[in-house]
Parts: sequence; C-alpha cells; structure tokens
Amino acid sequence: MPARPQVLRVTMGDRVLVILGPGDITREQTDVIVNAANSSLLGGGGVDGAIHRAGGPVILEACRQIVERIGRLPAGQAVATPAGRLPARYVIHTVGPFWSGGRQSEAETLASCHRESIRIADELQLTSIAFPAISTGAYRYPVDQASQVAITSAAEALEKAAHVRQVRFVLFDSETFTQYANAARALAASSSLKVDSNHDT
Ligand code: AR6
Repeated sequence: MPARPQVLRVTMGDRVLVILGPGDITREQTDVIVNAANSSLLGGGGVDGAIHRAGGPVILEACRQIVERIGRLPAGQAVATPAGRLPARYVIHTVGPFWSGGRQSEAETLASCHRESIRIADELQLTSIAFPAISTGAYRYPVDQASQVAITSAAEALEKAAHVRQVRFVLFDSETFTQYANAARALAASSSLKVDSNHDT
C-alpha cells in the first residue's frame, strides 16, 4: 500500500464528504467505522475479518448478544457495537446486498445500508463516520454502480443529519478509490458543490 493515499473532499456547507484510498479502515480515527458484515454477525473475511482481528473479542461478544436479542440482521439494516482496541469508538455493522444482476433491489438495499448507518451514528450523537466499499468484495456488487449508490445515499443522509458532519469512504485499493472519487465528482458537479483534491488525510 503506498504511503500517501489520495484524498478527495466534497464540501457541503458545514459538512464534508471525504473519499480516501488506498486506506485501511481499521486505522481510522473517526467516531465510528462501518463493517461490511453478513447476517450472522459472527465475522467473516475481507473488511469484516480485519475489523474483528484489529478490534478484538469485545466486538464479537457484542455481536453475539445482538443476535441473541434480534436474530440474524437482514440486508440493508445496521447495528452498533463497541470498537474494542480500534481507534474508533464504535463499529456499526451493516449487511450489504449480494449482487444478483441488479433486479433484486440491490441498489435500494445498498442505499439503506448507508442511510441506516448514518442514522444510527446520528442517534449516538457522533460527528464522523467511515465506510468501506460495502458489497464490492465477496458480495460482487460492480464497483462502478456501487460507488454511485453509496456516494449519493451517504450525501443525502449527511445533509439530513443533526450531529454527523463528516462521512469518509476509506477504500482499500486504487481502482476502488478511482470509482468512488468519480462518483463523488459527478455528485459535486450536479449539485454545484466544491471539490478539493490533495494528499493530506
Ligand atoms: N479497510 C478498508 N477496506 C477493506 C479492508 C480494510 N481493512 N479489507 C478489505 N476491504 P468485503 P462485502 C475492502 O468482501 O463485499 C465478509 O466475509 C475490500 O477490498 O469485505 O460486503 C463478510 O463477513 C472491498 O473493496 O465485503 C460477508 O460475508 C470492500 O472492503 C461478506 O464478506 C468490501 O469487501 C461481505 O462482502
């Protein structure tokens, strides 16, 4: 991973959307990081595995208690746990849609992941939240389409939030960064928002 990630900032009044990559979300110092979990909430590979490894057993124990209470977490919904040893204070676990060709409401479910995660962060009165590229790994959502849904739904939720002021997308590889940055530039162009691009995170 290169030492200096690329950063794109879209300013929305007193709020900001930040796109960053390559980056590792487990190192983020936002109030909350979002996990691309599965419905069992019991861990897995990809970013889920990385978050549980870096955060330690506190996260899994909290997930087990949630599953005891509510059962499996449906796609599009989100729940919060403590973050254990991570720099963030909380982890919000959300379940993205598995890509089945685009006719199974995948876009609506992916938008809901972003809306629900930001709504929960707002309920917890947090000001900053970081997302990975939900569903674009094991769940095979095409990155060009996922990036548009993710950026648009996150920007809408950010505009409505009472406490959340910063939404960050922390993308693991350069290609994913490029797609999310393109989606953010398109959003900024269509809404006359200011865009800055530099190397400071
Ligand atoms: N920081 C940021 N992004 C990461 C990191 C990291 N440390 N590690 C991987 N990614 P995936 P999904 C990127 O497969 O498609 C799990 O097994 C990765 O490169 O983690 O929603 C769960 O338990 C990709 O761009 O999530 C589920 O079963 C993105 O995170 C299933 O995978 C998402 O890839 C969920 O699949």
